[in-house]
Amino acid sequence: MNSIKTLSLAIAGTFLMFPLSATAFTFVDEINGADLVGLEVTVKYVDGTTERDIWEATSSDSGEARRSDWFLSKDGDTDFRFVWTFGYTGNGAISSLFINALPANAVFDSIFYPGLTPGTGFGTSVGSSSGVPPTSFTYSGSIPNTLDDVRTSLELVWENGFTQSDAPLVFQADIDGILGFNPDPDPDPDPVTTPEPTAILGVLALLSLGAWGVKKKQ
Ligand SMILES: [Ca+2]
Ligand SMILES: [Ca+2]
Repeated sequence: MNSIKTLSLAIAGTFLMFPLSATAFTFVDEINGADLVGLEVTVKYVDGTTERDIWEATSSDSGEARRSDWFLSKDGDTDFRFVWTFGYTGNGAISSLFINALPANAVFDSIFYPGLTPGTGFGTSVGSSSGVPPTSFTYSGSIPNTLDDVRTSLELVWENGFTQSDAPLVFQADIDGILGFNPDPDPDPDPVTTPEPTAILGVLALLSLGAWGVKKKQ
């Protein structure tokens, strides 16, 4: 009996492991700012508080995450030559910006050359063209069957803080899409309200009365 149970567990384990080890994801290098819906952006302040926002499309090829005091936006194509913009107008100082690409079915492509993971094409390190550059940046997180270029998140850190007097940061970071990959389509779903049975009965009763009333007028 034990051997049968062991065999069953082994078979079950094989099937559980099979999808991860055998899945070859398909990547697409040419996506744009409107393709990043669901991207999670978290700002951490020097005082330890955090604010998170979820990416939304703002046009057919652009998108952003925006709270009252900050925004992260991306216009147009996400080819490695294109850039992101991060702006801040609030009080206090920001210590880090964390971007989780996976909820958008996307990954960062952190290495310029060679292309490495098939389909991802060229990637890039983080480079800034204006504004206050981060003191450091970190790519982290990986998914099965990809190489060292593919990372699921990016964090920018400012040791001395990023403040409202700093010009918006314009920076470069390549991001690619994963076709047919949806790890968690709604990580924070809204609660579903189920009508009370008595309320349903009440509605049915009103409908009956309404139908009766219509009949009576005829
Ligand atoms: Ca690549
Ligand atoms: Ca790429």
